[in-house]
Amino acid sequence: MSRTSRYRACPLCEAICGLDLQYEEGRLTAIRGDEADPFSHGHICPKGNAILDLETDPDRLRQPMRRIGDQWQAIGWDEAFELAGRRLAQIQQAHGPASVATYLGNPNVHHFGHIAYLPALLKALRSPNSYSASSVDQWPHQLVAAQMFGHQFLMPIPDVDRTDYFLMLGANPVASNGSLMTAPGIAKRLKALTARGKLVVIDPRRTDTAEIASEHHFIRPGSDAWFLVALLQEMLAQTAPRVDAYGDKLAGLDEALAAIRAVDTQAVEQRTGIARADIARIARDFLAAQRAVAYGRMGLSTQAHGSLCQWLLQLVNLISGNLDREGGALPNDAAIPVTGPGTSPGQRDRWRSRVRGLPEFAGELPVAVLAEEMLTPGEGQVRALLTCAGNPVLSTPNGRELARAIAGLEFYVAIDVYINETTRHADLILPPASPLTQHHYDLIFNSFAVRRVARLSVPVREREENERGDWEIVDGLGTAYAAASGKPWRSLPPPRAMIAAGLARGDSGLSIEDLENAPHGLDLGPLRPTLLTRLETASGCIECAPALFLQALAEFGAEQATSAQTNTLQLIGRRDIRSNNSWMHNAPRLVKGKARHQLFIHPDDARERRLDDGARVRVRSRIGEVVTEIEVNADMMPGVVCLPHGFGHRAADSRLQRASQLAGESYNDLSDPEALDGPSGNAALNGLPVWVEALA
Ligand SMILES: Nc1nc2c(c(=O)[nH]1)N[C@H]1C(S)=C(S)[C@@H](COP(=O)(O)OP(=O)(O)OC[C@H]3O[C@@H](n4cnc5c(=O)[nH]c(N)nc54)[C@H](O)[C@@H]3O)O[C@H]1N2
Ligand SMILES: Nc1nc2c(c(=O)[nH]1)N[C@H]1C(S)=C(S)[C@@H](COP(=O)(O)OP(=O)(O)OC[C@H]3O[C@@H](n4cnc5c(=O)[nH]c(N)nc54)[C@H](O)[C@@H]3O)O[C@H]1N2
Ligand code: SF4
Ligand SMILES: [Mo]
Repeated sequence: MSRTSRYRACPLCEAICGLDLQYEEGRLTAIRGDEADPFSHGHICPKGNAILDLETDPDRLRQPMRRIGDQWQAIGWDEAFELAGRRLAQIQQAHGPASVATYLGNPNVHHFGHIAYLPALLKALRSPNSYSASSVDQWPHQLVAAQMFGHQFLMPIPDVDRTDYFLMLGANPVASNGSLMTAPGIAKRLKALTARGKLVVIDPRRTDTAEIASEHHFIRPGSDAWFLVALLQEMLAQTAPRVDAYGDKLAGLDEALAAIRAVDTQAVEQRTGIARADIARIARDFLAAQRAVAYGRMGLSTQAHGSLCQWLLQLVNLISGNLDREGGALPNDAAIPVTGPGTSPGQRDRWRSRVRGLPEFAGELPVAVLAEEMLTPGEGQVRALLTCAGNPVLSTPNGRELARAIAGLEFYVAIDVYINETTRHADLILPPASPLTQHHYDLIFNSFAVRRVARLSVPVREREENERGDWEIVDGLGTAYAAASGKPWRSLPPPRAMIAAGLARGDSGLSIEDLENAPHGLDLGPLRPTLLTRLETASGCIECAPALFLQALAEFGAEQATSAQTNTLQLIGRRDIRSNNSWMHNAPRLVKGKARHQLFIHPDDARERRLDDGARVRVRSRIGEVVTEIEVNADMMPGVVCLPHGFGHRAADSRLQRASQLAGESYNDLSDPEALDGPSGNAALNGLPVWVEALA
């Protein structure tokens, strides 16, 4: 029997593990971690294996589908492109460019054929109603990088392999595999860290990461800015800012520190649940460590003070002398640059949303306004939608309302591989061929990796004659839209040529042939300090005190410590090693075994409500309610309950045979589109007030 190994980067999460795909007689039969990958060293998680399920999933679409009423019909590619191009152009001609909205979901970042080609299509559409999953995720990180360093992607990455003290807030990399910190096999890296130094986790739940940490502190959801201000105050009481290395490249430091000193943090323990003495000790340990780094992820950005938190974190790294320093936080100078000439630095407020008047960031509006832009009549109302690799009905605030809004549109075209909760409303679905048939290079994740690495993934099999690659679909749509609208359209070359051109823009000296000759990927060494020479602010300095954040801090400092509304609990999210946002619940390998959808609740909170483990409860927020089961769980902070997102695949809502059998409700049927991080407009999904009561 002929057995061959073919190698590729895993397209399912930010860890970008090297995979060893084993083919027998031309059939994919097994997937292993690629032992020869110099970055992932053979690491693989259950999702990597589940690619086997994705490849053979009978529900996966393989040709364009048109919906007539509730019937789906397969149609040809040319007809599909023509229909989509014509309808989008017609609607814009009748109602203006804003009448077509776009939403790009998470998997776009994992496919070169999406991320490198979609910008041209968005540019042709010229709609202010451009949305993505970024505004339910990492906008605060991008905004802070843009404001302080001059570019949204000039993002300092925690140097996990060389740090001695890692202060981690609102992240659970042992389950998520790391985020804005591409680090395959992160659990191993963190265990190595705790053997030589300390990992301190701040999280309202004792997570899988907290389990392996040196120290874990519960924190009240949404109160991290209090913790960080107090931490900075303690640091400043213990040492003068260690900023000599930044020379004359610092602007506004005194102003920022004065504003931070002025905040009254006497009530910090009451607000956060963490004792002042513990904060003082964390400050001391952080400063005493040879190399230290503070890092915060989803729990820190998708909350009411996301931007403030991310700014304060940068200042912790800065004044302790750990910004742009080995073992601290430093940006990756990747082989294909995502900063510098020809890239988008992350401007803000060039236009505003029509209904609520929220500012644009990086060319997009916050997705929390998408439903109201569809439902509110008037000039500029959204009447048509294009989604690519997104499931906003399950992923964005008040998903039920958004579903209602999408159902009422004049036209909706989705580039997607499934008929799910969102795409079931589409008039037309254009499914790309398997990513395994396409060239790929991780534009973004190589730039957020904890080492300098580069890897080209080449097709491991040919796409079928009647399939289209992701980039071919974007090109087909662009061509048809241009023909119908009379706008110009220039087709881009295939991915291999685009990747080669990207490499030529960088200064790594690598060519596409070098990458082709290294099927397991290349390790180019550890992170190195480049931030100071790459600053793109107008002043050429690190801007320590952007007006946006000073203002947010002043408003925040004036906030009264409110006692919680009667009987409410605070809802937070969670990820499981077997989940991938909303879209992999159809993979048998990932859904077998115990249920994972339950609402976690602390024993005291359960007792108070007379709830036994497994009880069915009604969970109610300002905007909606769901009915689900609880798991009484002592790993929760009292007063906090926890529900994973991405569930709620009702049979009637999708054509996903397996997922629709799965118990569990959608977190985002509860989340509130009014709850936002002020400066960025990012959704504050975590820390949501909810009522939990027994189902009568
Ligand atoms: N309450 C709550 N909500 C959250 C979060 C949370 O923690 N809590 N997390 C947020 C975060 S961080 C994110 S990133 C978002 C994700 O939000 P989304 O990106 O909107 O949702 P996904 O679940 O990633 O859906 C991916 C979609 O892409 C399709 N797809 C999969 N592979 C491909 C492909 O190769 N090509 C194409 N064209 N389509 C494909 C899937 O069928 C699915 O429709 O959710 C956010 N929502
Ligand atoms: N298995 C799996 N892996 C994934 C994904 C997935 O769905 N499943 N999604 C991928 C995506 S798109 C992303 S963006 C990343 C996210 O990567 P992470 O941010 O590492 O993942 P989360 O599990 O959302 O971790 C957020 C943590 O914040 C905590 N938290 C909630 N509210 C607060 C708060 O107010 N303060 C503090 N300090 N903590 C809080 C939660 O308890 C949780 O442990 O994961 C990626 N990897
Ligand atoms: S950790 Fe992420 S990249 Fe690695 S195998 Fe799992 S899903 Fe794929
Ligand atoms: Mo995300």
